[in-house]
Amino acid sequence: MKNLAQVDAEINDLIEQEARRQATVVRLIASENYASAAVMRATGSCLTNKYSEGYAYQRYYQGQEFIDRIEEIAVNRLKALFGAEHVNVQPYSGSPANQAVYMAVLKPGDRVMGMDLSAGGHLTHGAKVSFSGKLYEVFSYGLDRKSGLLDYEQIRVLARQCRPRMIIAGGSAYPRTVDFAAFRSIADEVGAVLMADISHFSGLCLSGDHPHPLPHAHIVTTTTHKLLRGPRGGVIMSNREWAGAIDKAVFPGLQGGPHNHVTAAIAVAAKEATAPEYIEYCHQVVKNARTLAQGLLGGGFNLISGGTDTHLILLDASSKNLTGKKLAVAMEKAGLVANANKIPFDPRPANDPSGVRLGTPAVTSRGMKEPQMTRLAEFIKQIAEDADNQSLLSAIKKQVESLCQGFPAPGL
Ligand code: DSN
Repeated sequence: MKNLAQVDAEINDLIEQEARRQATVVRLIASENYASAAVMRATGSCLTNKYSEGYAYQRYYQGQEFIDRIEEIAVNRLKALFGAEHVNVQPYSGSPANQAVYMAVLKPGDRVMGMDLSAGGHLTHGAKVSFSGKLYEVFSYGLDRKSGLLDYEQIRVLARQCRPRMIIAGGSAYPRTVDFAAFRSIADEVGAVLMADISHFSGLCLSGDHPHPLPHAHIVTTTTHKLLRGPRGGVIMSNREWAGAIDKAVFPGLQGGPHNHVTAAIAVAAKEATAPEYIEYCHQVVKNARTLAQGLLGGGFNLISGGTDTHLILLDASSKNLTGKKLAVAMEKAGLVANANKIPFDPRPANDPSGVRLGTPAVTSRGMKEPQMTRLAEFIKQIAEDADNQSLLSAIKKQVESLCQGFPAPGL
């Protein structure tokens, strides 16, 4: 950081403060993680200087001898990792990846089914405020009110009624397993294309902690910076049938030059994900989430669906007479960082919803295990039961800092 400190002390200082924050708080945002130093080195490299419109060995600009090889390696590693016939590593992140799939499969006005935002779906799965809800006719499916689980028979009935061109499986705040085989059977019955968005739990599909979307889904999207611990990016995987349409939708359909520094870092992350330690890490992420969920249940919290199968927990803060925002703000004062989140059938608005979403990817990357999860659940209970007690929040923050010292954050 020496050069940066000389050129721009203000930004350098803010980056250093953010690094200290990431080291000294417990990060429980389910979509966040710690990228390795190797991933960050590739991201901050000279590859950011190069334009490369097109795909490897078919570019519109000269000077691609190294970039072509980097993109080829990234694509081949991801193909091997996920067993995909075709991979596009150029989407700038998850939302552009999903947008490219819409562009490849649908015409504006076509019918799409996706999980409702408040049930745990992503903005790009048909939310009214997103391009997906504005340009397409969306039929959202929700969860069973009693169990908090996906109800595949209800989804089938909706699909028979609306006959969508595409069905999206997966979400951003659903704590349970997604049954891709069941989705495929529904898609086949109505002649729909099945897209799986595994951004949140892609690593768990590699470790076997969650079913793999292939070969059930025709098209799979994922971000690369969540459980995969790569740079901020997006990837689209598909069978050969969709390869051409997807590549055209990404470039020139939606994007210009790919972010080559990110492509290189994706290749590094894909290599890191082949290590046995990565698979162990993914298993531990799930064990940690289960232990955290047990601790929270024992502490009197209501969890959506009663627990978790994955890295993610959605708690209903109203079980402690709080809003999600109030709890998330109090938690942050105590050094535990999560996000307020809508819960299924939430009577409250998105900017002050009833839930808090928690996830274990980042804490597990620090090496925390079950005993630490039990402690975190106890902290969250104490915070929720006395959320306005500033001296309690400060006292917990000190304990959190000391806990963090024992588990150094990787990559920083
Ligand atoms: N913002 C991400 C998340 O937190 O789940 C999804 O895009």
